[in-house]
Amino acid sequence: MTKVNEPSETEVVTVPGRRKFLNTAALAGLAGAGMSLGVTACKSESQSGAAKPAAGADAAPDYSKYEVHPGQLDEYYAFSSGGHSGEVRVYVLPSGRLLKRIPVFNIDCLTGWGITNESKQIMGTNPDGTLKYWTGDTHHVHPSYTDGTYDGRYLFVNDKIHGRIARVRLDTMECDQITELPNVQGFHGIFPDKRDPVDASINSSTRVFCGSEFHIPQPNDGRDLDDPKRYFCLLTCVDVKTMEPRWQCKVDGNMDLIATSYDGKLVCSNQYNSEGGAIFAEMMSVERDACVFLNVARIEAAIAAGKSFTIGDSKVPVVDGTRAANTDATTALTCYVPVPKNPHGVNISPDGKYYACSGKLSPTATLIAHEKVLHWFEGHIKDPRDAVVAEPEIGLGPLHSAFDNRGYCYTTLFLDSQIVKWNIEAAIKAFQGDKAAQVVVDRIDVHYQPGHGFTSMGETKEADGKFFISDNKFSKDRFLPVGPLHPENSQLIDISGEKMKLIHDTSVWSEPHDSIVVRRDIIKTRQIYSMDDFPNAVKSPKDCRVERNGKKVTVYLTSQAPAFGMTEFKVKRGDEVTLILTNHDKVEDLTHGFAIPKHNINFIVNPQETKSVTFKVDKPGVYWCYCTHFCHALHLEMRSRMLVEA
Ligand code: K7E
Ligand code: CUA
Ligand code: CA
Repeated sequence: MTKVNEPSETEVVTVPGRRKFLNTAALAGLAGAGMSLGVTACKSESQSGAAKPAAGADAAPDYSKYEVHPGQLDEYYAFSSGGHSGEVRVYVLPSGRLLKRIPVFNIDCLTGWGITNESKQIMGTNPDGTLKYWTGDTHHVHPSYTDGTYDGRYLFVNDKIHGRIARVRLDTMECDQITELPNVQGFHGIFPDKRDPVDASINSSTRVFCGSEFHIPQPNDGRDLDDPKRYFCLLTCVDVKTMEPRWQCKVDGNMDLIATSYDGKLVCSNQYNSEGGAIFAEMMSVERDACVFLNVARIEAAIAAGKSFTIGDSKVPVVDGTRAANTDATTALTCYVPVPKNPHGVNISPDGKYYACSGKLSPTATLIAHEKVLHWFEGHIKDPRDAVVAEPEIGLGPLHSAFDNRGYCYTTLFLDSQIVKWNIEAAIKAFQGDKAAQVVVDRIDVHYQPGHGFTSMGETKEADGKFFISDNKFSKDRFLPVGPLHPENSQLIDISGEKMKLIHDTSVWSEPHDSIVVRRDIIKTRQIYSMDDFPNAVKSPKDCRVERNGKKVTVYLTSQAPAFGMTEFKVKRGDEVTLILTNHDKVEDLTHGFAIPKHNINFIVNPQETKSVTFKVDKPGVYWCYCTHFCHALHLEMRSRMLVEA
């Protein structure tokens, strides 16, 4: 693989012409040894001296300008996926402080997620009460919208492994629903609608669109095992309120990322495997893949008219969105816009006009006009490719794009380890033949190999053009070493001026794929629960007791600093114990924990919250149940005894 030169001032404005499409040999290298070589080369280069200065900076920025001093609060929340940790993370900007990890698809013994009965019910259990899945892979978090901007109600996140969608309440920043999508594997891209296209009175997200990346036999019951040509993928529309799938659409190819239009009319997904290949060489065999657009109103009309089928045990109606079934544009449910080979990432500009689809294996971004796709659906333009209005060469390995409010797009270049800033209108002019159009206006080095990049409020019509985050896949020499696994590097870039300025490195634990930067005034959290939210609450310390029903025992318990409602409780060997704990403290942040040695019980109860656990007691003896969460000067004394009789 050719080594990429340090960008010079001339390269800032002219993309080297030699960077054409990567040839097949280079592509093979990219997917295997070549990519790791590229990474290694980068490392030795950076080890030979100090960390590279930011190419786009004229002088070192005044970092103090961005400092958040002790006692000050940050300007933005960033909600970040946690990758194969299965969680969602909340950090804040510009400081980069990590405030919270929200367990979603994973087990977390601080909060008791996956341990308490309530969380297990959300995660899903087998008939015997054990968790159905306790692994997850979160890639994309997106909050709910009202009229094109965040409404602070929910956020949605995917689980790529098991094909599940989770909803997180933003007032408590806790997961409250998880749904497994039928007939889906590799659920990757996710995006809520930005306004409801059918019922204008609701005027907010009522749907979340979920793309599946892995094509499978349908249903996946043992048929067509080794016949990948018969496998296919489904895009699923999930209802925000019920979290049930409303419908699914069969598409050609594999879906990667999802973007939704601001008018609620279209959903699109970039596809890197239109070949339907099962190995990577097959997935790179054609020169062009596609960005598929779904016409939401037409699909919902087709469903209403009963033009649907079902797959296997699923009752969810499915429509046929394949090319073969949608040759007449004026009735088509889908439109496949050809884009250069193996694109990654698709994002819509805050003015709602353009989708930027990144080239990945092509050094280009493809700009698709929303209006032109609508024109295709009306039969006004014949070739879907005519919806492409620009295809600027921007650098090697473009993955994801983000926007400011001044007409610029910022694309991550994985192979170049850079962010490139380019002008949308100039790119359109250049595509029309204007040789003087200045498309690329700035580049900045990031450290190293960026994946997603995102701007403050950039996925909304309120994009403010202040900050860009580059979530880099490799940090190498940027932090003190912590063993073989390095943290990732989330870099904060000031994009408010002409030149991008790198202003902060934040280490992040593997592995954020995507984040969303939300203005702090949008998020309104509650600090205390209401006891009435919990039907099983133990409403008074006087209600503390042990109730027996055969071998099933229920322990009713309260907590109030620095004591539990019972100093001891008795059960018998062989019992199945359900313990319900209500925290009676009303003071903000006065959380208690509850742990039982040798029984895998560990969870917290926040002020006025109730949680329960169910477990077997098999060994007679004394078990000190203790508070795990520092709550009071007498926190260590906050204990109770579980006495298990022989
Ligand atoms: Cu990592 Cu959005 Cu899953 Cu690109 S995806 S980097
Ligand atoms: Cu209660 Cu610590
Ligand atoms: Ca391909």
